[in-house]
Amino acid sequence: MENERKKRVLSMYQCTGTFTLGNYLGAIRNHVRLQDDYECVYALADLHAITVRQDPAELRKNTLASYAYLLAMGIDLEKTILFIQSHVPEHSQLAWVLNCYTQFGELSRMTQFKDKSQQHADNINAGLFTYPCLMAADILLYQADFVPVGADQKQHVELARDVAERFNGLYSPTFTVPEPMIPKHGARVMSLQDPTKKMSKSDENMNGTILMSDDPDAIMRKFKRAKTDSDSVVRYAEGKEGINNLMEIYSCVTGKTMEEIEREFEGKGYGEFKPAVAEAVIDELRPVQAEFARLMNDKAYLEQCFAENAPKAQYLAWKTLQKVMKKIGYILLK
Ligand code: AQP
Repeated sequence: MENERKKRVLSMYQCTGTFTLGNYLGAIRNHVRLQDDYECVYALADLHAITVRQDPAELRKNTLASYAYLLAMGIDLEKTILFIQSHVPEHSQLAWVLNCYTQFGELSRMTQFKDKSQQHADNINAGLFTYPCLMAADILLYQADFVPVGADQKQHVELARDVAERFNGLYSPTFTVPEPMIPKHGARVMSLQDPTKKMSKSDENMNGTILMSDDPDAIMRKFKRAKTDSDSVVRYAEGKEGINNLMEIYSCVTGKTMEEIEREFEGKGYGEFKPAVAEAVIDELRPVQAEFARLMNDKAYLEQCFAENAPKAQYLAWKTLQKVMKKIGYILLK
């Protein structure tokens, strides 16, 4: 008897060549765990990258580095397809189709468009406006059941759902209607300099952000300088956002509960706690950084991975696109 198909998860990553500790603990480490229970399709969103101006050499280098980081963080090509979006032309093709099934008003309401058009006021291009259609295409091409998202990206999955339902209703069931998947584990990691803001790679103050590429000295320095409070007691409590954030990070990395952490640092001040968090993070990142360095020295292997994974993704995408084109009334080549 044929095994029941595992549910499919789709996740795309920016190809900025770097990830933060927030990306890792809040998202990617969970995506690594999902590989055991789901059929995972993961990709680097290089088509999305050009909604803002990119330097060609940097984009190439960063895409390669992002791929290597994802492998180093635990994406396993024995279980998962990991590909580069521009290697699968079906994304652009379905995005055009979905442009024509998405309303101007729906796109106007996307908060990310409003934010990004303020940030890049000199380049408010059409791609910035319609990129949710490309994102819907990314998801719907793979008939994804689940899309792991942070709270800020839920709106995009909502749009993909609306467009899928609209298309299915106009023709007949074509797309799986995806569900947003909010991670069970995984913290929202906040900036070390302003614990009311999420840790972000585009923060002006990089002292608040731990990058996966930071060396042990930089990690130690950033944690030692982390904004805390004057209370000096390691305790998880309201009003102690800085300490709460450090405790969350420590808990995520060591697996210890908040109570265990409070006990471990009882009678010890922040002067001992902050370096302990830094040490734990340094230990967590060390093997990832070593594997990243190894992979970056083996470009031929990475290129082989791109070449093997693109056709696997394309096969799935092509099947969906054929269905879509047939339903719309396009003449398919025999
Ligand atoms: N600080 C965070 N804590 C927990 N999860 C986070 N994610 C991002 N920052 C945190 C999650 O990481 C996944 C991949 O995110 P992305 O590459 O789309 O980046 P982002 O959400 O736009 O945030 P970044 O990394 O800081 O980039 P910029 O600076 O461009 O905003 C997502 O699941 C996200 O929720």
